[in-house]
Amino acid sequence: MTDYQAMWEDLGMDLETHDQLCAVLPMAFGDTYLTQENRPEGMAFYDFVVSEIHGVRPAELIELQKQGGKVFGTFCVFVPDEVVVACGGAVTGLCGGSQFWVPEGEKVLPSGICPLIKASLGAHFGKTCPYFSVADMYVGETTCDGKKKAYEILGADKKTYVMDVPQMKRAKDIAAWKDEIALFADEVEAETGKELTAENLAAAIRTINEKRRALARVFEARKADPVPISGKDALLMMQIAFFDDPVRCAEMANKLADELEERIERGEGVVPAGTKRILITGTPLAIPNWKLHHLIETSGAVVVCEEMCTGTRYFENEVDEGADTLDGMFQALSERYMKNNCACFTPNPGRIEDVVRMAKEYQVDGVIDANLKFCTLYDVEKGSLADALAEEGIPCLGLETDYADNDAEQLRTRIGAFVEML
Ligand code: BJ8
Repeated sequence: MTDYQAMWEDLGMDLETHDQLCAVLPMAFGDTYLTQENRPEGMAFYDFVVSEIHGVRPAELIELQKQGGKVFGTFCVFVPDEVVVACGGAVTGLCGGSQFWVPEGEKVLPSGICPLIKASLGAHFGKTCPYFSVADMYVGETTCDGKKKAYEILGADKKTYVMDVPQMKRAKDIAAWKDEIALFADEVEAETGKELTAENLAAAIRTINEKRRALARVFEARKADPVPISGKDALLMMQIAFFDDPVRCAEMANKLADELEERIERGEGVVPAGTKRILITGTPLAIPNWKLHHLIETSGAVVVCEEMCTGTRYFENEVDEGADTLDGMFQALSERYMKNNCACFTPNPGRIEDVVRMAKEYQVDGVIDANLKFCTLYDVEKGSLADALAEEGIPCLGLETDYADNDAEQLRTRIGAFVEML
């Protein structure tokens, strides 16, 4: 394994605390992932990325910076990667998915806020995540109240640009998001020193669409019974997609999809046909948050779909490639991104329709609606989602959890009972 100590030191990281994190991650990964049987060979790439998670990709980003490129750290799937990629920049996801970062986050935030936000700020202020350290700037967004206010705290310490996400989906909101994308483009041009043109934006739109199509192919394969890949492995692919170079991401996902399609042809699955199939919906599962998938998949069921931002919301809906002016492309980008059914919108019937549709497409036996503690947006939608699923005769289990492990046994009991009755 390459030694990245000097790189981390150059990034100004807290090496001692970071070492503690590096000591626990491989153990967690080994117990959760490497104990699985009959994994697709294509997962070797993702296992390698995890084994060097704080090394190999940050090193590439530093190389890009040496060549004059800029790195934009983002927290939400609303930020249009296309604009950054068009200007020769790289986007890296920054959402924190580990309890390790939470106490540090609680030093600057109230404890009654969602763990994703606390972990993200904890990773920044504790200087224990190279992705935060390497980013030239952060890009936030006005989705939920917690994130909105957290960006003020982050912004006092590092350049943070905030995009104003509309809270409704009327025509005027789509027009407003288009204007926001145009303003963001000005910011990206200023930061990168590169002009955004119809040519480079069109090329970037094609690149990101290809990535979406590749990820979608893997999900398509999960509709088969027996399912050719575990939910844990598919989740890992998605989590890594937020960090990786988009071209390589598409290449590796396509390779994995090829293998899964061959498995389907042979009738080969990771679990026997007829294993209870679960769709999980709710708040995102940022790396290394594998807790629920692990509990479900060690309770006799298999996760076949995630209706969440670390799932279908990340790749569904392509950007229309028909426009040939910047203005037309901003419109196409706005239309695509505004199709995301995040619970920050009111009303938000699209998410419920999506869950019902996907429950059928992926032939699921039950839905688990998983909510991170203190996320009001998704918590409030629980009721209407449960009602809609009940009407369709689809069993649903609502869960609330955070990153700590102390509720694992209680969750296991509830999940086990749910799977049993399916
Ligand atoms: S588009 S889901 S990535 S906002 S879990 S921080 S909402 S309190 S993450 Fe999200 Fe964008 Fe929406 Fe997707 Fe707030 Fe809720 Fe925490 Fe959340």
